[in-house]
Amino acid sequence: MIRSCVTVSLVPEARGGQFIFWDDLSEACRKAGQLNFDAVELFATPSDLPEPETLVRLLDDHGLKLAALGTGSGWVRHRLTLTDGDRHRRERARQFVCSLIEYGGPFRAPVIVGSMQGRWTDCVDRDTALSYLCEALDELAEHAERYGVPLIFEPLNRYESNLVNTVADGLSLLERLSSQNVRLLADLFHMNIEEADLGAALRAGGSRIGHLHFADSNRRPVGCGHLDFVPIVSALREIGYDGYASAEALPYPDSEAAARTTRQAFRRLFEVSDGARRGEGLNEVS
Ligand SMILES: [Mn+2]
Repeated sequence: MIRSCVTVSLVPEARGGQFIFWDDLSEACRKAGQLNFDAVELFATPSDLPEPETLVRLLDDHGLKLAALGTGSGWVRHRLTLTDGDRHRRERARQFVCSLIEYGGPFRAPVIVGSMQGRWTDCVDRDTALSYLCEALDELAEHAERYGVPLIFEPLNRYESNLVNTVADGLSLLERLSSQNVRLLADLFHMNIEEADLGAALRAGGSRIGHLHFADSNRRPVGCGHLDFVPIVSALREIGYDGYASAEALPYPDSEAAARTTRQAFRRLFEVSDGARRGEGLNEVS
C-alpha cells in the first residue's frame, strides 16, 4: 500500500520553493498528523535539525514517521555538489550527505540526492562528472546500507541539471554503479518536463523506483494543474509500488490548503493507508 507523506523545509534560503510546510517543524507535524499523513520528508541542513530524541517525540505525538531527508540544502546553502571540479569540495559534499545519512539512519529514513548531483560544465566534462557522481553514489550507498536503507537518487529536469534527466538516464546510471543499494526517485514535476510518457517511464523504472515526489504540472498540489494522473496511478499499481508518495509541491494557495488538497487527492487516486495512529511509539531510535 502506498503511504502518504508531506514535505517540510527548515531552510530559510529555500523559501518560495516547492515545499508544503515551512520553518516551523512542530506546527508542520501537528497539521500533517491532523490530516492523517503517514510521514514527513524533511529538507534541512544537519544544523537545522532537532536532536533525534526531540524528533522522535514530535513524530510519535502526531503518529508520523520520517520518510526521507532531502540533501538539496548542501547546494542551496553551501553550493556543494558531488561533481565539483575541486576534490576538496567534492569531499565536503560527500561529508554533508553522510551526516544526513547518519541522522536519518536510526529512523530508517533514506536520504535523497537531487540537486547535489550538480552538472557538467566547461571545466568538468560530462564523462568526468558522471564518474565523480558514480564514485560518490557508490560510497554513500554503502554508508546507507549500514542502516539498512537505500540511497535515493533523483533525476532532475534540464533546467536544473544536465546529467540525469529521465528515468531511463537514471537506470543507465544505476547500471554503472557497483552498489545495488541505490533507488530512483520519480518526481512527477521533473517527469512532466522530460518524459514522453509518464506511465511508461514508471513501468520501466519498476522495482528500481524507491520514492515518489507528487506535484501537478505547474508544481502546485495534485489537482491544481493539468497532469493526467490515471496512467500514473495504473503504472504504480502495475509495478507494485508500495513506498511513499511525498507531496513536494508549492504551498498553493497556502501550506495548510496545499496539504489538505494533496491528502484528498491521494485518497481519491489510490488506496493509501489512513494515517498512522498517534501515541503508538512508531519511532524507536536508539
Ligand atoms: Mn523532487
